[in-house]
Amino acid sequence: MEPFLKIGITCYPSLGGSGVVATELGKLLAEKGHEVHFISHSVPFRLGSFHKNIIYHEVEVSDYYVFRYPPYDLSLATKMAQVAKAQNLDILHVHYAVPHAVCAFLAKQMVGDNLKVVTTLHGTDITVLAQDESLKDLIRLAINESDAVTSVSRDLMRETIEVLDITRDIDLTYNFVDQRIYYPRNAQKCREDFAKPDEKVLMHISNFRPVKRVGDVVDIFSQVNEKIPSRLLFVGEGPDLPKIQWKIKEMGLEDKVHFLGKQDDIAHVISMADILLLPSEKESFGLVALEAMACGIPTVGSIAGGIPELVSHGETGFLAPIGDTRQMADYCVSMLNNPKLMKVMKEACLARARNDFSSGRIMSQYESIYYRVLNRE
Ligand code: GMT
Repeated sequence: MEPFLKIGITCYPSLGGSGVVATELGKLLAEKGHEVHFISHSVPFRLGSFHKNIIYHEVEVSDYYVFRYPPYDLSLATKMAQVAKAQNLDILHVHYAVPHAVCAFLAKQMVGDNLKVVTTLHGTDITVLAQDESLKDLIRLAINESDAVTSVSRDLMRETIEVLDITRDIDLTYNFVDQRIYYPRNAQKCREDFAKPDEKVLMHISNFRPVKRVGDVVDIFSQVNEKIPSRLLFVGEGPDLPKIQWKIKEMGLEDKVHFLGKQDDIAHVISMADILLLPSEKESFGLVALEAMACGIPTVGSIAGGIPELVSHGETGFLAPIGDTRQMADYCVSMLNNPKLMKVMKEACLARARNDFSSGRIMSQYESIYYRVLNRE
């Protein structure tokens, strides 16, 4: 049996799929027996209560008066190095290239080559930030200097290589869900609070940023609702929310659309839906589509980024070109009119989530990468 490791993890603790994946991975590794040290400015929101083998190290930022912007990145790099030395860390696993991979690079300079750095690329760190000339060279350096780099989809890997002219190996490690949390829940009672028995439920969950094309969600819904009485449930918060509320009012759909805000128990919430809508412009993976899949809910969305690697067209959902809301609405209507197809799709969703994206499978892939960079294969 391989020895247990001491692993430092840094992620954005308070938002996004990358923070969720990093935290859930840390919890699983700790459960298995590894010692996990989260290094960040606050406790990761998915960490929950006490966990054996997990220690949280808070980064404190100097607010000395000469600084116009407090230098979080430098304090994080220093804290990483301090924790690595004091705890004798084997690995620093950082999620999201900016600034975390850069900070890990600096920490390694302070600690020495015994500390191995694994960087996981999540999406907008490459698809948005690496296109920015003010960050591009720094991101390339951090990627090239990491001991291993992983990408959450093949498409993101392709884009990383293309945009940054990367020649080193990148490992493909898809995101995962914990099947003990994500499984079909009985949400009938909650569903009845929003939808009448003859109404269908479409759902969209996101951070309401422009890349999510939330306007398309409303357009898809309105076309579906013309043919099949339905409700649209929005979950989450973000900058495009006011615009969407205005659009819904203008289209006279207020009685049919409900805003649930941020929710903790996503598995329960998703289980209220018949279909998840994900018509994003960019999506390196689309964790929410996997969360839905694990609850037996198919996705209708766009052919963008890594979505087609996750949602298999015709089996666990349907995909159309970005912006083609008519096609997406047509797919929804034909699914909702065909209970037999919905049943087959539900089974396919459960099987695919279990077989291809289980937490055990993906955690083992990360462990193999850790042992490989430590030359302990
Ligand atoms: O930029 C975002 O949308 C947030 C970002 C994050 O840090 O959570 O999401 C990215 O990482 C997720 C986890 O790997 C992926 O599921 C999302 O598809 C990806 N977002 C984009 O590519 C837009």
